[in-house]
Amino acid sequence: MSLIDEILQSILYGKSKVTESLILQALEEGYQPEQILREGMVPAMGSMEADSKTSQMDIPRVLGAARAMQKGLDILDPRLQSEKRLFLGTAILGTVKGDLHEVGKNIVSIMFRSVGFRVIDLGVDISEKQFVKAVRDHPEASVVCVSSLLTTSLPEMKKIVQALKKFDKKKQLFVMVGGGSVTEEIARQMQADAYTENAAEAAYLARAFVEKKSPQ
Ligand code: B12
Repeated sequence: MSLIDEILQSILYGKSKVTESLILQALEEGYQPEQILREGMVPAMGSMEADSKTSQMDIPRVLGAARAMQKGLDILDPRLQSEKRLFLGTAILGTVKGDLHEVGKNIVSIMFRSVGFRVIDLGVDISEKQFVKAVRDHPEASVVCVSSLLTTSLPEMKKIVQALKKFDKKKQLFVMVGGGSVTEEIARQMQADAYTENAAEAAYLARAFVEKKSPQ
């Protein structure tokens, strides 16, 4: 098995210490950070998402894999930045007020970081005022991701989307919604700019939005 495959497997099995040492070994052996990310880590997240949807992976394993991915990214992050790879801009992310679910949001954060966004993670239980304040404090942000797992917190999500739209008069922001309680139809009714079922698609869609806005 190649070192890259071993990294992928260590993430899937949530062995974060092994992930860390394999990544350090790969770097020592001359693998480029971008290659480790693209060929080992991103496919691990993709496979984890697919397995969790078909119930082949339970929540503790999802948590373990996300933790291993996070540890790996922490090692690669400074090296990726010094490689001057394409920086896509800033994304703001949070789970809506009244909702404490954070696993999906954290995976969205990881995927956004892995495609080249800087992520400002507001955490969980975030109100419309806090989202708007974050956007005001970070005028460089181009994407906002709002997560919700509870159907009872959907009205709050709608308020947040509307408040962001009202604030963003020049229509510079791409407001994305997602999480277990959201569907394409609900997202459309809220007038969000986009919905995706999983984190990887969300990151690719956000990247496409940014690249279309300012083509290289
Ligand atoms: C773990 C969990 C918890 C944990 C949360 C721990 C934590 N730190 O996050 C704890 C135990 C705290 C918890 C509490 C509760 N929970 Co809970 N929980 C779950 C559970 C089992 C898993 C959620 C999860 O992490 N999924 C894994 C992640 C990876 O998936 P995900 O979040 O959907 O995210 C993916 C996508 O949706 C997407 N995505 C996520 N966010 C975003 C954002 C954007 C912008 C985009 C584009 C995409 C995107 O990307 C992610 C990766 O692909 C679900 C059931 C289930 N199997 O889903 C119930 C579930 C969500 N909980 C539920 C409930 C009812 C509760 C409680 C009310 C229970 C209670 N009576 O106390 C409380 C609410 C607490 C609160 N105020 O938030 C219900 C919700 C029902 C509903 N429709 O409203 C569920 C569905 C269980 C059920 N079947 O009844 N819960």
